[in-house]
Amino acid sequence: MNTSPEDGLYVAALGLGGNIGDPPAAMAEALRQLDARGDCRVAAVSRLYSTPPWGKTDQADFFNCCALVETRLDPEDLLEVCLSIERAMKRVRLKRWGPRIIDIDILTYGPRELKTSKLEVPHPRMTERGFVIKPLADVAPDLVVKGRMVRDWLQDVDTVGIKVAEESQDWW
Ligand code: A4P
Ligand code: MG
Repeated sequence: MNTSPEDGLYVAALGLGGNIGDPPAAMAEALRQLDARGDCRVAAVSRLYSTPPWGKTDQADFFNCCALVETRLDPEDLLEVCLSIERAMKRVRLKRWGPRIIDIDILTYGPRELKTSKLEVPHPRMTERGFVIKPLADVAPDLVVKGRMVRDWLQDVDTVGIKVAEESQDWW
């Protein structure tokens, strides 16, 4: 996979999750929408996981996955694309089948580090979260985040209750 900045092609890692409605269908649709764009290619998708809620724990279990996306979009534009996919899906679903929530986080963008009012990369809380690190280890165990490989972060992070919901990596 080409990650060199010379030709403007970067690999971004995305984290997707949701716990209302049919999150696997929403995440699959988001990945397919990204892949259909001329400036993005979904290069790898993790297994699908069911995960206990992190943070606010009095809510339903989540589904989570991670994906690697080759893209020519710069980080801010990639975020805008992800947010617009979220917004469109929430709008459509609110209207048709009741509330459905999907969240898409940009976890990493090549080796870049940046912090603006809209976007912080690497995602500031990603290395504390089993629901991020576990699926990310499926697709990028050797990726270095905050000075350590994902496979090493996985040794420290709490993965209690995280279950594989779909063993195949082409569930989407
Ligand atoms: N933003 C800044 N940096 C980023 C980035 N790297 N990627 C800004 C995406 N967005 C980024 O995001 C709100 C704004 O953050 C965006 O508009 C963008 O400008 P948000 O996702 O609505 O919420 P947040 O305030 O950023 O919080 P956080 O910590 O990202 O919340 P999450 O990750 O959405 O957490 N438990 C399980 N098991 N699985 C989950 O998926 N998710 C949450 C929500 C809580 N517990 C969970 C899960
Ligand atoms: Mg978020």
